[in-house]
Amino acid sequence: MNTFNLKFPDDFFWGAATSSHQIEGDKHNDWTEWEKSEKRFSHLRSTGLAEQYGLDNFVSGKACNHYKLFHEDFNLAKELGHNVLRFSIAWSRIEPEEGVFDQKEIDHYKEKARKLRELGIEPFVTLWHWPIPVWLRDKGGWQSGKVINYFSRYTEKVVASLKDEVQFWITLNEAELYANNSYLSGIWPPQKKNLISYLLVTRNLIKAHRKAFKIIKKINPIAQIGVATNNVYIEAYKNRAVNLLLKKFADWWVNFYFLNRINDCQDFIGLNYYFHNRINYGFNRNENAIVSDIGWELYPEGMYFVLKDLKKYNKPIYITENGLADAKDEKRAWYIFETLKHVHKAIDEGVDVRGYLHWSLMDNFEWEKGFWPRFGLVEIDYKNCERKARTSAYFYKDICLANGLTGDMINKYNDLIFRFPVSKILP
Ligand code: IFM
Repeated sequence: MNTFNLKFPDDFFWGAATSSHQIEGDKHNDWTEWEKSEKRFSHLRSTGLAEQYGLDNFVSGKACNHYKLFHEDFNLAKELGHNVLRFSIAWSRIEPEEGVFDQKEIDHYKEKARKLRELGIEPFVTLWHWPIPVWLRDKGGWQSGKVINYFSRYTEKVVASLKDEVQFWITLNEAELYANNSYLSGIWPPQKKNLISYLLVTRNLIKAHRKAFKIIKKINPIAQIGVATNNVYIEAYKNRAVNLLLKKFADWWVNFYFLNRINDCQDFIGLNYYFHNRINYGFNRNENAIVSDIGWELYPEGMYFVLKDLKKYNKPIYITENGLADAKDEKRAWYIFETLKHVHKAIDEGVDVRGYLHWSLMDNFEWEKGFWPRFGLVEIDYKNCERKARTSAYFYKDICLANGLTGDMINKYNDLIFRFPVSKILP
């Protein structure tokens, strides 16, 4: 008999996260235009990516057709034992033209939240998960000072309409990563590489969140509001002095700057954890012993350190994303198991973690990389949009239903869990 048992707190949220652009299909926004621009296509051709994956891989198109199939997807989440689901609202659907709001689209998202409630699944709703309406792009997007008022107006409209269905709001997804990728490293639209723009966008995102927080509270004082932040486990190798110094700086800017600036305007912290960055007289000196399909190091123990670092904010934490690209489903169960052991360890040491949302419910459009990375608990056949839960989704289901990790699960999924080294957090 295997007596292993890691119980999570009562009322813990278990589920998955999604975002509109990556799954809905048939959208029109700055990303869809960028995906189909000649500049983008010629880059894909010149780098050989078009030949390797096909141009269709890089165009979000109808994606998973989730816009039409959301009932099916939510029923599947229920069958998989989830009691929470994170989805995002497409600003470009709600406000296709400046100041013109589409009631039919608002009702669509209302219906999604209502359906989740009916299934006993708590909706976590993200107001902005990267793409923006084309009219806003043409006005300068997140670089323009006006965006703060535009975002406020959009927020007010959406929150007032969905206030009876939604209690948990995430204003911005990984704002700091967006500012970096769109305005500094220039890999995402509008592909700027400009330090001033980057800082300006960061500042506007902070202001937009702060204002949105106040608007939401006014509409619904008991709403719970936060951002989803992409925090990295930054490790100073062997605690060497230089490494510690670099770590201090990197932590300050990458992990805490944004949170510090909004701390009086957040009820909870939404944590997205994917990355480890070992510093050894330079950044990213990782061992990369185990990597995902897209080459990201899988470092589940980093979750523990990132959570411990967030304790100082004294707020509830929801893990709003964590996952991996793993088309063959070889590492997902191991990764979930190892990650959750470290979440549990952090909880044991007093960190107030209240939920874990795996990224993602289903395979989806992974931004500039397109469709080939497979992040889903559920596999999508893009030819006919058929859904099929992967084995790891059933492993995760057992965890959700048991509210923790048990010896029975280990016996049942032994082959999957012990395929890779496991840490010593065992009773
Ligand atoms: O797919 C993304 C998601 O949109 C935001 N967080 C990271 C995921 C994996 O890259």
